[in-house]
Amino acid sequence: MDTIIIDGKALSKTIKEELRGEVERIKENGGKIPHLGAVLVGDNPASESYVRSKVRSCEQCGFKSTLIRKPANITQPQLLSIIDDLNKDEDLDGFIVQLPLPEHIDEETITLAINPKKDVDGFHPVNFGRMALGLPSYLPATPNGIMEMLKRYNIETSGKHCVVVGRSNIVGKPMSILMSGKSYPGNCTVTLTHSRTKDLKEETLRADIIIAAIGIPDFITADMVKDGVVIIDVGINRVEDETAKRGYRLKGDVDYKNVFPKASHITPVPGGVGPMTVASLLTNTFLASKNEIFD
Ligand code: L34
Repeated sequence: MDTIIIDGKALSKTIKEELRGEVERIKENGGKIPHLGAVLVGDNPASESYVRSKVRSCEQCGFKSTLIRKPANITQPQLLSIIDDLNKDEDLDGFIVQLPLPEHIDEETITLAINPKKDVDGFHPVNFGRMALGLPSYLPATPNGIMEMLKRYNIETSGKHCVVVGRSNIVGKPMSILMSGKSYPGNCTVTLTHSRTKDLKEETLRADIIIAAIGIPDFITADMVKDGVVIIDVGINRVEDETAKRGYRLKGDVDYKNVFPKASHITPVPGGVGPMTVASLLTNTFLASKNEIFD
């Protein structure tokens, strides 16, 4: 079978060019330039790289961006006070607090402090709840990026069996809701699997679409998938590699090399879901600048 590689990098570039065009029109008409804020706490190298990519992408689209960097020893009240300022900043359309946060800071408290109208990550319970009910909301960036990939590659989802591996609040759980939703891409029969699933292979072998978001390199192996499966690999695991320039290599949750020949479509790592996460964040920020989700 000829496997189609879902090129997230190229797709994110297309989406960013579309946004850039929109921003140029806004500039001509003297409208509001989209403005994204990002809070980065500590110096986790992966977080730094993702946030850098978000800021750079804002520049590419003609958006304004504000990056706030704070040391890992910032207190929770100090961080909450920054969020309060960002909530009140009238020029700022939306902002994110990059996760993970240091141990002494409670992520739930932080997420709850963000004004849902500015929650372009879609992590606040108001947005999550609206998403679950099928109401207009900021969709979480990674799941939304995956929906966009399925759409732009015209992948049939209606009536298909989708197996989601991993139940995190930011990927697995929302993904299972979106894929079972009553519109395209969706209308799937969804199985949400996790660490307590009894026979995972039995589940994945029945899948037409597998969304792997478990955070373990090469977790989904060729014997676990059927021919013609659509593979969406959310994993971005850093594995040591002395021969690599940076001393590590990025690996997905799927054993790409061996699963590839069985798949009808597959996302690579890097260059798959990761860049789409960034593109979706920009789309949400654009919507926020137009007040399209909330008024
Ligand atoms: N608040 N925290 C908040 N919002 C988010 O949406 C995120 N996420 C996840 C981690 N924490 C967050 C991201 O931004 C994951 N994530 C993310 C963003 C971008 C990329 C991967 C994950 C990405 O661009 N990945 C590239 C490779 C980057 C590299 O070389 O390290 C790729 O091609 O997969």
